[in-house]
Amino acid sequence: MPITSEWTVDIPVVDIWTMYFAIPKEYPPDHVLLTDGDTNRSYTYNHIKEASVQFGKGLKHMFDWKKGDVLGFFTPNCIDTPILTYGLHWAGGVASPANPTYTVDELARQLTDSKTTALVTQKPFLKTAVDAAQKAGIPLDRVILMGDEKDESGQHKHWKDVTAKSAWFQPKKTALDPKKDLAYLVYSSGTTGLPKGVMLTHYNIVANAYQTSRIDAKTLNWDSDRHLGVLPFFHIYGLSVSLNVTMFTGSRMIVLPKFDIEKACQLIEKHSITFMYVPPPIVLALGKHPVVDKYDMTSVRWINSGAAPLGVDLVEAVWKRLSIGVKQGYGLSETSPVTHTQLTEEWWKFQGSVGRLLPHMEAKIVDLDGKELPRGDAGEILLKGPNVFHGYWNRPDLNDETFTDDGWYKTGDVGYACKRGHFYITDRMKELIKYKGFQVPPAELEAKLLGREDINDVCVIGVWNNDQHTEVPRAYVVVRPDVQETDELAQDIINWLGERVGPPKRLRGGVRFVKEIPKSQSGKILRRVLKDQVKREEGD
Ligand code: 4UW
Repeated sequence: MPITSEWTVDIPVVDIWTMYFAIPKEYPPDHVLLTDGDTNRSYTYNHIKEASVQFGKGLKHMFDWKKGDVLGFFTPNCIDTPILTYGLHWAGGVASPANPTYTVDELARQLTDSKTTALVTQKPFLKTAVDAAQKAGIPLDRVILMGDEKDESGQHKHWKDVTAKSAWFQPKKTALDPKKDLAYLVYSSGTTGLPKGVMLTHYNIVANAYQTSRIDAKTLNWDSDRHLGVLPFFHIYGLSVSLNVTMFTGSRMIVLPKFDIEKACQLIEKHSITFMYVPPPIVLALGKHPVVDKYDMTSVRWINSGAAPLGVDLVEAVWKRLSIGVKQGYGLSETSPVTHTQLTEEWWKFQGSVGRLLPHMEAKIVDLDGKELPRGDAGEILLKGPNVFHGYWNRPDLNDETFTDDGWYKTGDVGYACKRGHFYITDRMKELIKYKGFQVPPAELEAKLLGREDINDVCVIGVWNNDQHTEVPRAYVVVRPDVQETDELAQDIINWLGERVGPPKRLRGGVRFVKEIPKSQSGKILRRVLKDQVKREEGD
């Protein structure tokens, strides 16, 4: 029998803009929702609403924006992002965010694959954005700036200049079918291969906002709760979870463009932060970094960790040091993203658990043959729910490996559920490596490394780094027979790849030379064999 959620919630069938701006909120319209942690620049609910409509109208007026047109985002966290995203949704567009540490090639690949028609960036990222836009055939007057700096050359519009200037052309909001029309195209490597566009509809995101509101929002007050926006808006955890909780509950978000432990602590003290959504390496910093002792953390009531495994010892370290409970959640890009969460008041009871199923979610734990396992046995986690995506962009060929015949989404994660419905993630079957919560698809690194003439074969796996509390990518390399396996060559390979990929994908786990890569009869790399070998050798 599938495991079903014990909670329900009414989910309206509306688009995202309507959810936030047409359905009444508990907090007043002049309430400040977003504050820039560096400059203190702030936006109220009303401003976000009006500016989003202005931007949406501008997209239609200046770029003839059509339903389904994709707008790329290539920027670190900025309080302008929600305005532009909701304005884009108002105009019927789809947002496709990319990590601003991407190289030109990484960005161009996403822009091309997603058929992005315009790109938003900030001044320090303009050169990479322009080079990638050119590669992807996006006209330069469609590279739009946001943030505080404008472009002196006059080549690129600032988003504030994207407005419907003429009085006679004042377009209307685009009518959307929330269950069919896409809101986000985020990139995930899924269970195998290169990153693919995850098609998330408006209803997927709206459902997840309501599903999570049933849990976390219950504990929040619009006038006293504040959280730190450290999760990147270019990743689904920040884009959906952090923004939803702010828009939904009115908890003001203090937005940080980039995580820095001292800056984060200063802001926690200054703004009396009460809760935070973070990945495990930030829990590590809060539990162990000496700088934390300099600041007053007593305002923080709870922390939610997700996106990668979190050790129970870290949860204890944070509790001992700061008396703050760390609860866990679990989710995937493909599920908008949250599927499980612990209740804030339960973090200490079921340590190591990622919590229970959100309202309207169902799960099955199956063995390698897809046979359902008894409660308590570990196997692959399959999911169903209103937040589960419908497939990968332009990749119907992947539907069979992504969904079962009866519509269960195969997560590629291994775990079990206890009798009371608390889930524990124990392993990952899929190829994915998670560096500090960021996706690193090994196939992408392997394809690049095979471009070197001295490498005959390669396999990249994630190995655990306890000091940083994260997996790091390591390459197992078979060199050409006439090439010497030296430390210099290993370092050269690390440096060479480092110049071609963004920081999360660097080979921080090093290079190991091997005579052959374990493969199945059909030639598929057997990563598990290498991973088990590392576990045996390094006790990972
Ligand atoms: N423990 C172990 C976990 C965990 C985990 C995720 O980049 P994606 O596609 O998506 C995410 C989403 C993270 C997230 C969403 C909502 C939420 O509430 C929360 O915690 C509060 C986190 O990271 O990567 C998905 C993959 O990340 C791993 C797992 O392998 C999953 O398939 N993962 N959360 N708590 N592993």
